Amino acid sequence: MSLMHFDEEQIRKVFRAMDKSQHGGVTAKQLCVVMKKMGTPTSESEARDIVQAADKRGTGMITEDDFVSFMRERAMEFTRQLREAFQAMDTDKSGFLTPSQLRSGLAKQGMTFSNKEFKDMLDVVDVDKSGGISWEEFLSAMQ
Ligand SMILES: [Ca+2]
Repeated sequence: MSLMHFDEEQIRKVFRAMDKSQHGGVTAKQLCVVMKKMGTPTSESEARDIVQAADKRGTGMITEDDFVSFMRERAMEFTRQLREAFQAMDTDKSGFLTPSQLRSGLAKQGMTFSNKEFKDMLDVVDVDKSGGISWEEFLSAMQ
């Protein structure tokens, strides 16, 4: 069971492909390309902030290991936020979201659906067709 969207091998592969000069680091500009390939597009100024935060040697580049820990933290933070959202929606603390809990929870986040849209979405999210949404189902739907 994967509790976070974090594939270290994939991250290292993409990073190495970008670090062609094998200097062990990429610049903010290259990082933008890496992030895009990882499915998490980042603006250049955000990439500069990431590099700056991780760049302990003052080279203006981010190393592979620094990048992996950055992505790991980001994935963990994302999972933590989802967990909080799930718990807030699970008002009776059953560990499952009923369709109405899910619907009103999403509405609070500003996501509203027509009856048909909601039913279609529920069909996809409720993988085991139990009629309730477990944390695992919720998590995989959000990734
Ligand atoms: Ca279910």
